[in-house]
Amino acid sequence: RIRSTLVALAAAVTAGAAVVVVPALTVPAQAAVGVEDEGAGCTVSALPDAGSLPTNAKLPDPFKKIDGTRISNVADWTCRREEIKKQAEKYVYGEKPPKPTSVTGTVSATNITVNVSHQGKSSSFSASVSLPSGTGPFPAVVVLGGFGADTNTIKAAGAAVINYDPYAVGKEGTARTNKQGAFYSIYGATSPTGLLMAWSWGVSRIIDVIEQAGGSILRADATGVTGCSRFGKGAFVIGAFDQRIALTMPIESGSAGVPIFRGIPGEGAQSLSSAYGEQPWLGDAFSSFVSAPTKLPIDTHEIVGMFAPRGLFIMDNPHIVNLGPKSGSVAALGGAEVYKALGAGSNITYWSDITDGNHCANRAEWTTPLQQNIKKYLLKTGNDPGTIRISSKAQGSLPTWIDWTTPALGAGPTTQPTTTPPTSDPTTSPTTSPPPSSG
Ligand code: MCU
Repeated sequence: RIRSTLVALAAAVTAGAAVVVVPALTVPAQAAVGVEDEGAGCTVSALPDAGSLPTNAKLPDPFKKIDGTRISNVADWTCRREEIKKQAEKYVYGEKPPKPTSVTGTVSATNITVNVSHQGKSSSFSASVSLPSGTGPFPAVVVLGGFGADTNTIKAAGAAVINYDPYAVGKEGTARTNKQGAFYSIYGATSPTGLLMAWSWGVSRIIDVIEQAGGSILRADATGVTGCSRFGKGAFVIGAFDQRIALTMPIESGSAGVPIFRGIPGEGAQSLSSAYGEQPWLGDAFSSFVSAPTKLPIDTHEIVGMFAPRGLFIMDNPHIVNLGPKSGSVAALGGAEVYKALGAGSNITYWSDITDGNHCANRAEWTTPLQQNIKKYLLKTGNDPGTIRISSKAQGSLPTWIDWTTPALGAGPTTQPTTTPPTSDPTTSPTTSPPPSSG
């Protein structure tokens, strides 16, 4: 039946059918999604301008549609997710344009080239490739700017490394009115889209080239992404906005990354105005929210939700308050509710229980879960259980942040991430430290 459905779909596509009706399918917990944006065909009603948004001090309900009704089955998630995506583009990151008219390039054992042209403009960039031992085709992990999960750890798990220079696609150090890089050569130096989304567009074009290359060296259906710090912010946005990415591993991303924008009062995280002003990472439209995040109709728990049911392994550092690790844990816990609703609770890991407080250090605690995640989502072997393992130094409390409950959307068996009490923090013991009152 599946085969005949696929044949029918292929025929409809070939015939240029305007509307392809996809029969309701049950989304397995490990769906290998083959398109950049599954909800591209959804109709999302016009979004209000920033000035007319209501205030909401709590984290918005991921399951409540813009029309005010709540979704109750899995089929509705695709278009609800598209609403979140459009809100994230309009208010937070700026728009990610769809695939340009022409994307060409090459994949070799050492390099990927990307050439893009669109409406009379063109640009190119390349990324070096490093293959693991063994016989390909290999899955690959895009590592941003050399700052992400350890490349030897990635290769030892069986995946290739694509060394991606985000600055080739969206430079830092420019004014918002003079943005530079391969993205802005096409869409203009005054494009309101921020660097994180430009970096996301660049990785999507790399995946286009891998798909077109036919898969003898790298597999197009098994791409991961990782980065630390500003490149952790990048990895998070890259993975959220391309559903072909099977595994995303942001590390210590800080403000403008994983932590909730609403922010835990008194935590000491980098302020939104500081992050917004430091580099044009976020879109220009975010200026309306740097001092009023409670006006945002979304928050980062819903960006986390955009990943479900795909693999997401968030690594955080509880020793640096500037990174907002409590606010990061709340984002992960809130987003994990979407995973649970889709029956994929074991596909998300949040891990801040680590001893070494050095920013972007290579940490022993993460080696095994990193390799298990790569095996599960990219090599499709092994079975990482999904773990919520929050340091006792930086625990946020989701119940204080939400006024909604999680529906069972009926996507299959409900799996839960395993919650592991922190063990490696020598300074505080979970049994003696009171729960953080503000978190
Ligand atoms: C955590 O990411 C950033 C942080 O937001 C910036 O304020 C700081 O300048 O740089 C961090 C980073 O990217 O470090 C490598």
